[in-house]
Amino acid sequence: MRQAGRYLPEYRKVRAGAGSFLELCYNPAAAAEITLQPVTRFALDAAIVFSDILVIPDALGQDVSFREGEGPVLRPVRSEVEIARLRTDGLRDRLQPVYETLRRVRTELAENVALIGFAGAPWTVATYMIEGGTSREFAEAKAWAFRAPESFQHLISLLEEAIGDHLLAQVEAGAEALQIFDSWAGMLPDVAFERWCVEPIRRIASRLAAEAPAIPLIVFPRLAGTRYGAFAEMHGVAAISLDQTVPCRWAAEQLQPHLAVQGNLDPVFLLEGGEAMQAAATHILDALGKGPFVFNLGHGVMQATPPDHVAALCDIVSAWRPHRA
Ligand code: 1CP
Repeated sequence: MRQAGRYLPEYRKVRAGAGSFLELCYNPAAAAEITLQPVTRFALDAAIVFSDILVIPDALGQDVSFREGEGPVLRPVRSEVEIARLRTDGLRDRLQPVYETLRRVRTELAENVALIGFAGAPWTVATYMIEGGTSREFAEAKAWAFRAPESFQHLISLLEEAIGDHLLAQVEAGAEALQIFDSWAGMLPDVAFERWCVEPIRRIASRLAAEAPAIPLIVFPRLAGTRYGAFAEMHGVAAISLDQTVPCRWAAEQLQPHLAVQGNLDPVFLLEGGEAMQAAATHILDALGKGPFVFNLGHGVMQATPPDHVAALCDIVSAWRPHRA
């Protein structure tokens, strides 16, 4: 989840002096500083590198920009011809600044704080590339996948390779765990979920298991509901990240016997703080804290979140102890 970002005044300060959002992502000194900001301020066990899932389409040569208050804007890719124009060679060279950020962070991070690298999943990255930004209905991306699955597969296959390369390069640069964000997995209907969410992630996970076997992989198929189960026994997947709609008791019974789970406080509890947050966090800890578990949010920190609430949540989590039977 996003740890840095606009809720932190020290982030806003670096952001204000750095030009565009993508320039910030490709500025290793600034990106390393932002990555370290939350771990400097709070007692966190891990840092996630400051970057974005949309560096992949940018490195593939698609026009990508981030507009203030509007989010990402991309020149849409909607045909085989436009897929053929994407530049797949030299991707690692264009993403060197991200790897340089990881190298810098690793040298400055305390040894007991893990450094997480990440990428978007093929389906989620494809939705931004096809829709040209964020979406509510995902009609363009879904219509292409349903109407012409063979040509849609070309884009997905190209992304699988680019994302796999990018994740492995992050490991070489010092990432000690990896997370794949499939933020829009839940938008796929049943008949399409296996092909466009599960299978691409399975192929990336098995490549990572072969080429970087010591690095745990966390998968986040957001809003996938009971379909989270598809990842429980997947080769090469060490942990699953739960959005806030997943019932903790279901996850404890169905997922946790197979792999570690991460999650899943609703970010609005963190925004609100106080007793409501304490009760919600304790509910999650009581349900999942006895098995392999990483406490996290169900999605990113909201912009208006008071930093004091994050500090209070860290205290709640570290003070928690399992009840004796
Ligand atoms: O200053 C700003 O306005 C920047 C806001 C911001 C930040 C801090 C964006 C724009 N990206 C990021 C960084 C980011 N994004 C990280 C780094 C970790 C950190 O900051 O602590 C990570 C892991 C992401 C991942 C990401 N980017 C996802 C997957 C997770 C999720 O939120 O579901 C997605 C979908 C994006 C795309 C993106 N980046 C930014 C925006 C506004 C969007 C679009 C979101 C949407 O479609 O609603």
